[in-house]
Amino acid sequence: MQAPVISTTPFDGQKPGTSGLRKKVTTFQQPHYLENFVQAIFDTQTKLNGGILALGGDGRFYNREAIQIILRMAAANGVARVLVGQGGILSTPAASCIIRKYQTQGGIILSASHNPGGPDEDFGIKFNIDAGGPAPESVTNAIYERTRSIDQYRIIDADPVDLDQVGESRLGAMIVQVIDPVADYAELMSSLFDFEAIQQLFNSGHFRMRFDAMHAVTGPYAIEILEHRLGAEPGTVMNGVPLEDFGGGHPDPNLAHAQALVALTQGPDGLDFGAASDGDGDRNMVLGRDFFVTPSDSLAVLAANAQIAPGYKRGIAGVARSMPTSQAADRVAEAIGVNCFETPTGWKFFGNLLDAGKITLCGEESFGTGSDHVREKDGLWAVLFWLNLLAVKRQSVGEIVRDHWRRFGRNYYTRHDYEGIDSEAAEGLVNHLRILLPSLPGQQLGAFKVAFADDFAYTDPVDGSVAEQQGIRIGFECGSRIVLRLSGTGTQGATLRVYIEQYEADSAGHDRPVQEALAPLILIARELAQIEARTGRTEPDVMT
Ligand code: VG1
Ligand code: CO
Repeated sequence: MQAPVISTTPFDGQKPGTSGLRKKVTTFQQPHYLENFVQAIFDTQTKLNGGILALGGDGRFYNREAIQIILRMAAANGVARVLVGQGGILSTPAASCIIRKYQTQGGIILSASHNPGGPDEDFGIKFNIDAGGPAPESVTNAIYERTRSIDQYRIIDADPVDLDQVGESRLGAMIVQVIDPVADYAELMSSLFDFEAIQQLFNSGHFRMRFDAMHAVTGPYAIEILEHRLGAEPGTVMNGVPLEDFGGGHPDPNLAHAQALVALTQGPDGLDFGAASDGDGDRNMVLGRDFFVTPSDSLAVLAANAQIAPGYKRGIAGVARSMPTSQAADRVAEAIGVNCFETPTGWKFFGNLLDAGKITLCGEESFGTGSDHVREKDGLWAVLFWLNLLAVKRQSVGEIVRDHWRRFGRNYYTRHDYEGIDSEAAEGLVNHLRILLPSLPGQQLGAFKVAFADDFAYTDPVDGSVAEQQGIRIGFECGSRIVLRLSGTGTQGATLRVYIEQYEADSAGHDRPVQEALAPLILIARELAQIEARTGRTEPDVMT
């Protein structure tokens, strides 16, 4: 076998967004498109030559084909060994676990996460560094720069590798090791949480739960851990078979897209606990009976109670949240005397803080929660943390969160998404706000007085790198906030995200419907940003 060099020309727009390069499947299927991006990884990440690469994806349409191409390119580019999940499957947190455990020089994860899958839907690819986390901007920028001048790639000629049998084979001079995608991850989870206590909870006969894998990657993980190891009754995991098109749904665990699960938790016969995860297994939604836990509150509750879980019994070093995430975790950090960091959107910004031991827990409002156990957000980890909490506290989900609000106050929170809007209109809206920013501080908007207004910039406290223009922040004197930014994960037009937060200290005011409590701020945001005039939209597509 030899490694032919194939001539190619650059494609426009191979710039990774919030989490990797995401495009329509049909874009990735163009000759040389995937190959160019993968060669740019090998050209810039030179440690992979002679090193080990982890490889897997969320099982969506085009996953297997892409894996075969990447394997043949890895062999041509001198990779010594590839650890690939059986069937081409690795959840995002499991891939991070594998990279760390086997000290690989990095990993390639194939996923468009919560975006729909199928021949006309989305595909994605991202590179994770040897610490296990998403590549920082210095690396993604280098990869992108390389794609702009690429003129050749290397790929060997070979038959497809059998991805379905665990074991080793050779591809040219490279070893392909097909691994059980679940085992290492399940072992890590059992080292962090009190599996005995959770088992007793399941055996008590007083606890009913469902986990909705949304026909995405977490099915096999959840069935092994919840049903086989923890003894939850068979059928606890719904939609547990991964499908290439996720059964036609949006594998996005939120109130809009996991409606069947939400319905099961409602009413007097509602489940005690409902949970769901997304396409690649890094997001989570947590529900109690008639109770939705916002991801921002979930991070705060876990931070306040971390010591109940064996893996965190020594306490936490600090917490971090993405800028649009509510400030609920800040209050916990203050109360327990640890630092709270505010980072731009995207998990890559937590990596340095975790590596430096500055934080133990971190989270995003977009249903992402995680810790220093891996370098990705981790859906099942969050669900197990909640189960551990429920098993120890013997309270309902709603009681735990209400107790939390009584102690720390409640941060009412919502996010409104306006999807598929015209890209130019979206840019215009953000530019309009940027021009408005300097005039806002001191202004009275309805009942709210503006304390600060800026376009969020972040200086990494570990390596000093700077990320600018990370979202418009308008902060009010009472602590309320309006945040606006454009999504960096979409594949069509632009998505405007509007985040609204308002703090309520008094427990007499903790039971209001969220959209009603936030209505005045929502109106201020719409007017300030001229949403209707600039986008033609009167209502958001999704509210979470
Ligand atoms: C969204 C979320 C962000 C998250 C990212 C990747 O990005 O807002 O918090 O880190 O998705 O999550 P954006 O740029 O569309 O707002 V995942 O589970 O899609 O990898
Ligand atoms: Co995801």
